[in-house]
Amino acid sequence: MTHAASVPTPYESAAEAATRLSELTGVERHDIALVLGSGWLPAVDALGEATAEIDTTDLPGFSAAAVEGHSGKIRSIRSGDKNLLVFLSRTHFYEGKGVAAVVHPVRTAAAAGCSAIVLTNGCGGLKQGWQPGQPVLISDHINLTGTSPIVGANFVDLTDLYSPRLRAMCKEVDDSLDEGVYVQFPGPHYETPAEVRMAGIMGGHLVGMSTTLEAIAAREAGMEVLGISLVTNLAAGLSGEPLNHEEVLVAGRSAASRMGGLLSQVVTRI
Ligand code: 8IG
Repeated sequence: MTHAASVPTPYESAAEAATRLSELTGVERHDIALVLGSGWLPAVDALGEATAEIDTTDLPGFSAAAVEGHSGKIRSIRSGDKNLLVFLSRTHFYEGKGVAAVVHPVRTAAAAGCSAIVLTNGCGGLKQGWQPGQPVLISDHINLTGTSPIVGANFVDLTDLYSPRLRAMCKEVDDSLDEGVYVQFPGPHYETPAEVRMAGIMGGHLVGMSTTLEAIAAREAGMEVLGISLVTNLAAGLSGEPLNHEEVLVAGRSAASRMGGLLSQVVTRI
């Protein structure tokens, strides 16, 4: 007689990862999760001293990081009376590991106790006047991946997905922050100039390759979501120059102190 090994659901896998996380970090529960996107790594030091740092691959369900500027580490940081769970990298949809792998950190954070998540990314900007190195609050999104992290008849409401409360809090910290609609393309290629024009006609202001699937999974899990994009480049066709990954890293380094200050002040208020 054959005996099928039972495969854990994504939610069970996240719960296992959260248990292992608390064992490895010695931190029983985390309060706020942060996912650092392209260009955001230099901002992490402003959040405080790490209580523990582990490799993502030490937790069940995580795979190794693949992009320069993304390190496959998770930091537990004590900030005031809060335990922050900081993912220094993410799995991108374009890696082809499946949507469940993309949102596994989000579900792990929820299982670890986090009631809010800050999703950051580096992206192309469409709005007139935006400059590389400028952080922008995500007000809403358009998901062009053609998929969802949710399977089955679970009709999750995405009204106000990007928390108005948390966005207002960011503006209290920095009233010069602008907002925009983030459009997730599947990648890994950048958009053509025609696709950038399409994104603008659709109502988009930011183009990137992450965040929307994670935000959906976070909302499904009942977390409050804050999305912040770092405009690292003007979207294709807008600057007259080709896009390259180096400008992403440069934008992150030059904006690190502003972004670090913003993140650290916001997490203390959440
Ligand atoms: I950094 O211009 C970064 N990531 N799709 N387009 C897309 N992703 C990006 C871009 C961009 N810049």
